[in-house]
Amino acid sequence: MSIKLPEIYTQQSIPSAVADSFEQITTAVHIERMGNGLINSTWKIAGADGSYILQKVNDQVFRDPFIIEHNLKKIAEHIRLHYPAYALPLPLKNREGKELLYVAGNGYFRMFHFLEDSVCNTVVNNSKQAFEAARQFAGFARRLNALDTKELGNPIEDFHNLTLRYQHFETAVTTAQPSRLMAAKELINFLQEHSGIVTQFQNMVKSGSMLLRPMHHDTKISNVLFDQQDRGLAVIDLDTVMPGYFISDLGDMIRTFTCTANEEETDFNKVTIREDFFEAIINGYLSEMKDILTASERNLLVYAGEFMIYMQCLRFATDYLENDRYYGAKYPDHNLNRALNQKKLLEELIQAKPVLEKIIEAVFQRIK
Ligand code: GN1
Ligand code: MG
Repeated sequence: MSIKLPEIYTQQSIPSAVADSFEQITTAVHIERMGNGLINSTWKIAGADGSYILQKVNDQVFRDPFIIEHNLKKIAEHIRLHYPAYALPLPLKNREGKELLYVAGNGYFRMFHFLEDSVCNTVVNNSKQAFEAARQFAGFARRLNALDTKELGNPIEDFHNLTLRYQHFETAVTTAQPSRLMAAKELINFLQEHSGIVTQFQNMVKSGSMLLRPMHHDTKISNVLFDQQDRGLAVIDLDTVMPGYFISDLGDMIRTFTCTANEEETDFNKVTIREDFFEAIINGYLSEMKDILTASERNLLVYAGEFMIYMQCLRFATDYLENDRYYGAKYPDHNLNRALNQKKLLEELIQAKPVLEKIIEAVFQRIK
Protein backbone atom coordinates (compact mmCIF):
# COMPACT_ATOMS: atom_id res chain seq x y z
CA MET A 1 0.00 0.00 0.00
CA SER A 2 1.32 3.40 -0.83
CA ILE A 3 -0.28 6.48 0.65
CA LYS A 4 -0.08 9.73 -1.22
CA LEU A 5 1.88 12.11 0.95
CA PRO A 6 0.87 15.68 1.58
CA GLU A 7 3.59 18.06 0.52
CA ILE A 8 4.75 18.81 4.06
CA TYR A 9 6.31 15.34 4.36
CA THR A 10 8.28 15.47 1.18
CA GLN A 11 9.36 19.04 1.94
CA GLN A 12 10.76 17.76 5.19
CA SER A 13 12.54 14.98 3.26
CA ILE A 14 11.03 11.99 5.02
CA PRO A 15 11.27 9.06 2.57
CA SER A 16 7.84 7.81 1.51
CA ALA A 17 8.60 4.25 2.66
CA VAL A 18 9.04 5.65 6.17
CA ALA A 19 5.93 7.78 6.04
CA ASP A 20 3.91 4.77 4.88
CA SER A 21 5.11 2.65 7.73
CA PHE A 22 4.26 4.94 10.66
CA GLU A 23 0.67 6.00 11.13
CA GLN A 24 1.85 9.00 13.15
CA ILE A 25 3.30 10.41 9.94
CA THR A 26 0.34 9.74 7.66
CA THR A 27 -2.03 11.39 10.15
CA ALA A 28 0.28 14.29 11.04
CA VAL A 29 -0.88 17.88 10.93
CA HIS A 30 2.55 19.42 11.12
CA ILE A 31 6.13 18.19 10.62
CA GLU A 32 9.36 20.03 11.28
CA ARG A 33 13.08 19.25 11.41
CA MET A 34 14.62 19.38 14.88
CA GLY A 35 17.96 19.37 16.63
CA ASN A 36 21.49 20.03 15.51
CA GLY A 37 23.20 16.62 15.73
CA LEU A 38 26.01 15.90 13.34
CA ILE A 39 25.18 12.23 12.89
CA ASN A 40 21.44 11.48 13.15
CA SER A 41 18.42 13.43 11.83
CA THR A 42 15.32 14.22 13.87
CA TRP A 43 11.80 15.43 13.06
CA LYS A 44 8.92 16.50 15.26
CA ILE A 45 5.62 15.06 14.07
CA ALA A 46 2.57 16.83 15.47
CA GLY A 47 -0.70 14.92 15.32
CA ALA A 48 -4.24 15.79 16.38
CA ASP A 49 -3.82 14.01 19.73
CA GLY A 50 -0.17 14.38 20.61
CA SER A 51 3.28 14.75 19.14
CA TYR A 52 6.02 12.34 18.19
CA ILE A 53 9.69 12.34 17.41
CA LEU A 54 10.96 10.58 14.31
CA GLN A 55 14.63 9.78 14.24
CA LYS A 56 16.87 8.51 11.50
CA VAL A 57 19.89 6.51 12.64
CA ASN A 58 22.92 7.03 10.44
CA ASP A 59 23.87 3.53 9.28
CA GLN A 60 27.34 4.61 8.16
CA VAL A 61 28.14 5.28 11.82
CA PHE A 62 25.89 2.74 13.53
CA ARG A 63 26.81 -0.20 11.29
CA ASP A 64 24.41 -2.56 13.00
CA PRO A 65 21.50 -0.65 14.56
CA PHE A 66 20.06 -3.93 15.82
CA ILE A 67 22.74 -3.76 18.53
CA ILE A 68 20.97 -0.57 19.66
CA GLU A 69 17.71 -2.48 19.74
CA HIS A 70 19.30 -5.27 21.80
CA ASN A 71 20.78 -2.76 24.26
CA LEU A 72 17.48 -0.89 24.63
CA LYS A 73 15.80 -4.17 25.49
CA LYS A 74 18.37 -5.00 28.17
CA ILE A 75 18.20 -1.48 29.61
CA ALA A 76 14.40 -1.52 29.64
CA GLU A 77 14.30 -4.91 31.41
CA HIS A 78 16.73 -3.73 34.06
CA ILE A 79 14.96 -0.43 34.68
CA ARG A 80 11.48 -1.99 34.73
CA LEU A 81 12.63 -4.50 37.31
CA HIS A 82 14.52 -2.18 39.64
CA TYR A 83 13.13 1.32 38.96
CA PRO A 84 9.63 0.87 37.50
CA ALA A 85 8.73 4.55 37.94
CA TYR A 86 11.74 5.81 35.99
CA ALA A 87 10.86 7.45 32.65
CA LEU A 88 12.67 5.72 29.82
CA PRO A 89 12.19 6.89 26.23
CA LEU A 90 11.56 3.76 24.18
CA PRO A 91 10.71 3.51 20.48
CA LEU A 92 7.10 2.84 19.42
CA LYS A 93 6.04 0.04 17.11
CA ASN A 94 5.29 0.85 13.48
CA ARG A 95 2.46 -0.59 11.31
CA GLU A 96 4.40 -3.86 10.96
CA GLY A 97 4.96 -4.08 14.71
CA LYS A 98 8.65 -3.16 14.43
CA GLU A 99 10.50 -0.63 16.55
CA LEU A 100 13.29 -0.17 14.04
CA LEU A 101 12.48 0.26 10.38
CA TYR A 102 15.24 -0.25 7.83
CA VAL A 103 14.90 1.48 4.49
CA ALA A 104 17.54 0.24 2.09
CA GLY A 105 19.87 3.00 0.95
CA ASN A 106 18.44 5.40 3.51
CA GLY A 107 19.01 4.18 7.02
CA TYR A 108 17.08 3.15 10.11
CA PHE A 109 14.07 4.98 11.50
CA ARG A 110 12.36 5.02 14.90
CA MET A 111 9.39 6.86 16.38
CA PHE A 112 9.09 8.10 19.96
CA HIS A 113 6.44 9.81 22.03
CA PHE A 114 7.13 13.50 22.45
CA LEU A 115 6.84 14.40 26.11
CA GLU A 116 4.24 17.21 26.08
CA ASP A 117 5.36 20.52 27.60
CA SER A 118 8.95 19.32 27.76
CA VAL A 119 11.69 21.68 26.69
CA CYS A 120 14.78 20.63 24.75
CA ASN A 121 17.65 23.11 25.02
CA THR A 122 20.45 23.31 22.49
CA VAL A 123 22.58 25.59 24.69
CA VAL A 124 23.05 25.67 28.46
CA ASN A 125 21.54 28.98 29.51
CA ASN A 126 22.26 28.97 33.23
CA SER A 127 24.03 26.95 35.90
CA LYS A 128 20.75 25.46 37.12
CA GLN A 129 20.34 23.71 33.78
CA ALA A 130 23.94 22.46 34.03
CA PHE A 131 23.22 21.07 37.51
CA GLU A 132 19.95 19.45 36.46
CA ALA A 133 21.38 17.87 33.31
CA ALA A 134 24.38 16.48 35.22
CA ARG A 135 22.01 15.08 37.84
CA GLN A 136 19.90 13.46 35.11
CA PHE A 137 22.85 11.77 33.37
CA ALA A 138 24.28 10.68 36.72
CA GLY A 139 20.90 9.35 37.85
CA PHE A 140 20.70 7.37 34.63
CA ALA A 141 24.18 5.91 35.18
CA ARG A 142 23.42 5.09 38.82
CA ARG A 143 20.30 3.14 37.90
CA LEU A 144 22.16 1.19 35.24
CA ASN A 145 25.23 0.58 37.38
CA ALA A 146 24.21 -2.93 38.45
CA LEU A 147 23.47 -4.01 34.87
CA ASP A 148 26.30 -6.34 33.83
CA THR A 149 28.23 -4.67 30.99
CA LYS A 150 28.55 -8.10 29.33
CA GLU A 151 24.82 -7.88 28.60
CA LEU A 152 25.38 -4.86 26.35
CA GLY A 153 26.77 -4.74 22.82
CA ASN A 154 28.85 -1.95 21.28
CA PRO A 155 26.75 -0.02 18.72
CA ILE A 156 29.98 1.74 17.70
CA GLU A 157 33.12 -0.32 18.28
CA ASP A 158 35.85 1.51 20.26
CA PHE A 159 33.78 4.69 20.29
CA HIS A 160 35.68 6.37 23.14
CA ASN A 161 38.86 4.31 22.95
CA LEU A 162 41.36 7.14 23.09
CA THR A 163 44.28 4.84 22.27
CA LEU A 164 42.75 3.88 18.92
CA ARG A 165 41.58 7.46 18.25
CA TYR A 166 45.18 8.58 18.69
CA GLN A 167 46.53 5.86 16.38
CA HIS A 168 43.92 6.83 13.81
CA PHE A 169 45.08 10.46 14.07
CA GLU A 170 48.76 9.48 13.62
CA THR A 171 47.83 7.45 10.53
CA ALA A 172 45.89 10.41 9.12
CA VAL A 173 48.99 12.59 9.62
CA THR A 174 50.95 10.22 7.36
CA THR A 175 48.30 10.10 4.62
CA ALA A 176 46.89 13.67 4.55
CA GLN A 177 47.17 16.01 1.57
CA PRO A 178 50.21 18.31 1.96
CA SER A 179 48.03 21.45 1.96
CA ARG A 180 45.88 20.21 4.83
CA LEU A 181 48.94 18.98 6.69
CA MET A 182 50.48 22.42 6.37
CA ALA A 183 47.34 24.22 7.55
CA ALA A 184 47.05 21.91 10.57
CA LYS A 185 50.74 21.96 11.51
CA GLU A 186 50.38 23.80 14.81
CA LEU A 187 47.31 21.80 15.75
CA ILE A 188 49.13 18.52 15.06
CA ASN A 189 52.07 19.64 17.22
CA PHE A 190 49.67 20.56 20.01
CA LEU A 191 47.95 17.18 19.91
CA GLN A 192 51.28 15.35 19.90
CA GLU A 193 52.63 17.47 22.76
CA HIS A 194 49.54 16.64 24.82
CA SER A 195 49.56 12.90 24.13
CA GLY A 196 50.22 12.41 27.86
CA ILE A 197 46.42 12.48 28.11
CA VAL A 198 46.38 9.28 26.04
CA THR A 199 49.11 7.67 28.15
CA GLN A 200 47.21 8.48 31.32
CA PHE A 201 44.10 6.86 29.84
CA GLN A 202 46.07 3.72 28.92
CA ASN A 203 47.60 3.47 32.38
CA MET A 204 44.24 3.80 34.08
CA VAL A 205 42.62 1.18 31.88
CA LYS A 206 45.55 -1.17 32.47
CA SER A 207 45.65 -0.69 36.23
CA GLY A 208 41.88 -1.06 36.56
CA SER A 209 41.55 2.30 38.31
CA MET A 210 38.43 3.03 36.26
CA LEU A 211 35.55 0.57 36.10
CA LEU A 212 33.60 -0.37 32.99
CA ARG A 213 29.96 0.59 33.48
CA PRO A 214 26.96 1.21 31.20
CA MET A 215 27.44 4.83 30.11
CA HIS A 216 25.35 7.16 27.96
CA HIS A 217 28.23 8.45 25.77
CA ASP A 218 26.39 11.48 24.36
CA THR A 219 25.71 13.79 27.30
CA LYS A 220 24.93 16.95 25.39
CA ILE A 221 22.30 19.31 26.79
CA SER A 222 19.79 18.50 24.04
CA ASN A 223 19.71 14.91 25.29
CA VAL A 224 17.99 15.98 28.52
CA LEU A 225 14.35 17.02 28.56
CA PHE A 226 13.39 19.83 30.95
CA ASP A 227 10.14 21.17 32.31
CA GLN A 228 9.21 24.86 32.04
CA GLN A 229 10.98 25.58 35.36
CA ASP A 230 14.34 24.21 34.17
CA ARG A 231 13.94 20.99 36.11
CA GLY A 232 15.36 17.91 34.40
CA LEU A 233 12.70 15.36 33.40
CA ALA A 234 14.42 12.59 31.49
CA VAL A 235 17.46 11.49 29.56
CA ILE A 236 16.91 10.75 25.87
CA ASP A 237 18.87 9.33 22.93
CA LEU A 238 20.04 5.99 24.29
CA ASP A 239 21.70 4.86 21.04
CA THR A 240 25.23 5.09 22.35
CA VAL A 241 24.57 3.52 25.76
CA MET A 242 27.30 0.88 26.00
CA PRO A 243 30.06 -0.24 28.34
CA GLY A 244 32.45 2.64 29.02
CA TYR A 245 34.03 4.84 31.67
CA PHE A 246 32.35 7.58 33.67
CA ILE A 247 34.89 10.10 32.33
CA SER A 248 33.06 9.92 28.98
CA ASP A 249 29.78 11.20 30.38
CA LEU A 250 31.11 13.67 32.92
CA GLY A 251 33.79 14.80 30.49
CA ASP A 252 31.40 15.60 27.65
CA MET A 253 29.32 17.72 30.03
CA ILE A 254 32.42 19.63 31.08
CA ARG A 255 33.30 20.01 27.38
CA THR A 256 29.92 21.23 26.23
CA PHE A 257 28.29 22.91 29.28
CA THR A 258 31.14 24.96 30.78
CA CYS A 259 32.20 26.58 27.51
CA THR A 260 30.87 30.05 26.70
CA ALA A 261 30.59 29.13 23.00
CA ASN A 262 29.92 25.89 21.15
CA GLU A 263 32.32 23.93 18.95
CA GLU A 264 31.20 25.85 15.83
CA GLU A 265 32.50 29.20 17.15
CA THR A 266 35.42 30.53 15.11
CA ASP A 267 36.19 33.53 17.32
CA PHE A 268 38.30 31.54 19.76
CA ASN A 269 38.45 34.46 22.21
CA LYS A 270 34.88 33.50 23.02
CA VAL A 271 35.92 29.98 24.01
CA THR A 272 36.42 30.15 27.78
CA ILE A 273 35.47 28.08 30.83
CA ARG A 274 32.63 29.11 33.16
CA GLU A 275 33.75 28.02 36.61
CA ASP A 276 30.29 28.35 38.15
CA PHE A 277 28.89 26.01 35.48
CA PHE A 278 31.71 23.56 36.23
CA GLU A 279 30.76 23.63 39.90
CA ALA A 280 27.11 23.04 39.01
CA ILE A 281 28.03 20.00 36.89
CA ILE A 282 30.14 18.52 39.71
CA ASN A 283 27.36 19.12 42.24
CA GLY A 284 24.72 17.59 39.98
CA TYR A 285 26.86 14.63 39.00
CA LEU A 286 27.98 13.77 42.51
CA SER A 287 24.46 14.12 43.89
CA GLU A 288 23.77 10.78 42.19
CA MET A 289 27.18 9.17 41.54
CA LYS A 290 29.23 10.03 44.63
CA ASP A 291 28.82 6.65 46.32
CA ILE A 292 29.23 4.71 43.12
CA LEU A 293 32.53 6.18 41.98
CA THR A 294 35.60 4.53 43.50
CA ALA A 295 38.22 6.55 45.37
CA SER A 296 40.52 6.52 42.34
CA GLU A 297 37.69 7.59 40.01
CA ARG A 298 36.91 10.52 42.28
CA ASN A 299 40.37 11.86 41.53
CA LEU A 300 39.58 12.01 37.82
CA LEU A 301 36.89 14.69 37.69
CA VAL A 302 39.03 17.33 35.97
CA TYR A 303 40.78 14.67 33.92
CA ALA A 304 37.34 13.70 32.57
CA GLY A 305 37.14 17.13 30.91
CA GLU A 306 40.69 16.90 29.55
CA PHE A 307 39.97 13.44 28.16
CA MET A 308 36.83 14.41 26.29
CA ILE A 309 38.03 17.78 24.97
CA TYR A 310 41.29 16.22 23.81
CA MET A 311 39.44 13.35 22.12
CA GLN A 312 37.03 15.71 20.34
CA CYS A 313 39.95 17.89 19.20
CA LEU A 314 41.66 14.74 17.92
CA ARG A 315 38.51 13.57 16.10
CA PHE A 316 37.91 16.89 14.34
CA ALA A 317 41.62 17.14 13.45
CA THR A 318 41.64 13.58 12.10
CA ASP A 319 38.54 14.28 10.04
CA TYR A 320 40.12 17.42 8.60
CA LEU A 321 43.20 15.40 7.63
CA GLU A 322 40.91 12.78 6.07
CA ASN A 323 39.02 15.32 3.95
CA ASP A 324 35.96 15.60 6.23
CA ARG A 325 34.62 12.15 5.53
CA TYR A 326 33.03 11.60 8.97
CA TYR A 327 31.63 14.92 10.16
CA GLY A 328 31.22 16.57 6.79
CA ALA A 329 32.00 20.27 6.30
CA LYS A 330 29.85 23.29 5.49
CA TYR A 331 32.88 25.36 4.41
CA PRO A 332 36.49 24.44 3.46
CA ASP A 333 38.25 24.64 6.86
CA HIS A 334 35.25 23.67 8.96
CA ASN A 335 36.80 20.70 10.77
CA LEU A 336 40.10 22.52 11.19
CA ASN A 337 38.23 25.33 12.94
CA ARG A 338 36.25 22.91 15.08
CA ALA A 339 39.51 21.27 16.15
CA LEU A 340 41.14 24.65 16.87
CA ASN A 341 38.10 25.61 18.93
CA GLN A 342 38.56 22.47 21.04
CA LYS A 343 42.31 23.15 21.30
CA LYS A 344 41.50 26.55 22.81
CA LEU A 345 39.02 24.96 25.18
CA LEU A 346 41.59 22.41 26.35
CA GLU A 347 44.14 25.19 26.93
CA GLU A 348 41.56 27.05 29.00
CA LEU A 349 40.75 23.96 31.04
CA ILE A 350 44.41 23.19 31.71
CA GLN A 351 44.95 26.78 32.81
CA ALA A 352 41.91 26.69 35.10
CA LYS A 353 42.88 23.33 36.61
CA PRO A 354 44.07 24.61 40.03
CA VAL A 355 40.83 26.58 40.48
CA LEU A 356 38.70 23.64 39.34
CA GLU A 357 40.49 21.27 41.74
CA LYS A 358 39.71 23.71 44.58
CA ILE A 359 36.05 23.75 43.58
CA ILE A 360 35.94 19.94 43.66
CA GLU A 361 37.63 19.86 47.06
CA ALA A 362 35.03 22.26 48.45
CA VAL A 363 32.16 20.21 46.99
CA PHE A 364 33.51 17.01 48.58
CA GLN A 365 33.93 18.80 51.92
CA ARG A 366 30.30 19.84 51.80
CA ILE A 367 28.73 16.54 50.76
CA LYS A 368 30.86 13.98 52.60
C1 GN1 B 1 28.49 13.57 17.15
O1 GN1 B 1 25.54 13.68 16.25
P1 GN1 B 1 25.96 14.34 17.50
O2 GN1 B 1 26.23 15.79 17.28
O3 GN1 B 1 25.06 14.04 18.65
C2 GN1 B 1 29.33 12.42 17.68
C3 GN1 B 1 29.78 12.73 19.09
C4 GN1 B 1 30.56 14.01 19.07
C5 GN1 B 1 29.71 15.14 18.48
C6 GN1 B 1 30.50 16.40 18.33
C7 GN1 B 1 28.06 8.98 16.93
O4 GN1 B 1 27.33 13.67 17.96
O5 GN1 B 1 30.58 11.68 19.57
O6 GN1 B 1 30.95 14.36 20.35
O7 GN1 B 1 29.22 14.76 17.18
N1 GN1 B 1 28.54 11.19 17.64
C8 GN1 B 1 28.97 10.14 16.95
O8 GN1 B 1 29.64 17.44 18.01
O9 GN1 B 1 30.06 10.12 16.38
MG1 MG C 1 23.45 11.21 19.74
